[in-house]
Amino acid sequence: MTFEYIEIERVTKLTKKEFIKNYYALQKPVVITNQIEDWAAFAKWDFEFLKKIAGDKIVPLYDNRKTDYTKKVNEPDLKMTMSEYIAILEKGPTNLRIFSYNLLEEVPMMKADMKWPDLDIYMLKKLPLVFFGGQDAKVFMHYDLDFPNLFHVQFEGKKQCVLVDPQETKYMYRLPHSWLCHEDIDFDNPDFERFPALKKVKPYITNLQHGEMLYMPEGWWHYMKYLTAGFSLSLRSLAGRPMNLMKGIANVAFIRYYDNWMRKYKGQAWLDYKEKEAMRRTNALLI
Ligand SMILES: O=C(O)CCC(=O)C(=O)O
Ligand SMILES: [Fe+2]
Repeated sequence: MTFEYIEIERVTKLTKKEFIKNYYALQKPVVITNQIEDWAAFAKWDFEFLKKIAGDKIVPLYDNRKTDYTKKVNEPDLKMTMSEYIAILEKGPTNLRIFSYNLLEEVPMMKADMKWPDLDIYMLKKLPLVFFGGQDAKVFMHYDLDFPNLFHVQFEGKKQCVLVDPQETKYMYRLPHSWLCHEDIDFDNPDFERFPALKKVKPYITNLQHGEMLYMPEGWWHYMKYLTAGFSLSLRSLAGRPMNLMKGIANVAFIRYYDNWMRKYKGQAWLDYKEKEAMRRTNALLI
């Protein structure tokens, strides 16, 4: 048994009015297929280009290991140069990923190749983040801690994106003090006996390819699977809903530091407690 998926709607270029009325106001995800055809990056950004322009940059990398209490929230597992990393990606399947890296700050020339979407919402222009992965790499299910409206643009490669509506968060076995699910859940092959509340979840799905932009509304969960090696650029705007904005500020300013502190002082017992609590709280809804 697996999930019953809903295909994410696909549209060609959107006007501001259409975007606000049909997607932003309803907080509904959508793939915009040709929003970036007029960016220089559309034809230019690929692995060859990045090797030339950013090959010597030291990049933070993550693999798929479970959370380790000796590490801080989002602390990388290893580091190497961009050229070395791209050589690994080109060799074959690998779990190694770049997650949330501000490459354009390191290589400001790249900023001239992109445009900020003109969609009538306030974009956080200091935070254009890049994400890379090898074929078969999976990005753990999460939502972004600052509750942004996200515009995720695919460059090299193809990626499967699975999204879950925040209205279903209560069934997602969310770990307390975090924006992650219980880490034993395999979203490709969910164990509905061990995690029965997941039966109530209806994820959205799409495959993203070169030049396509996925709009992810505030607090939407996402699980990504790299079908081929590739990379993307995520542009974010501030949360528009006051409750989300407040939760985002609390996560950025307090919760992640509290979680780091508890990892340091309680060690593995803190991570075990979070998993147990996620099971208890979520399964309690089913009684
Ligand atoms: O595609 C990825 O590697 C992860 C993307 C993501 O989590 C994001 O854009 O917030
Ligand atoms: Fe994310």
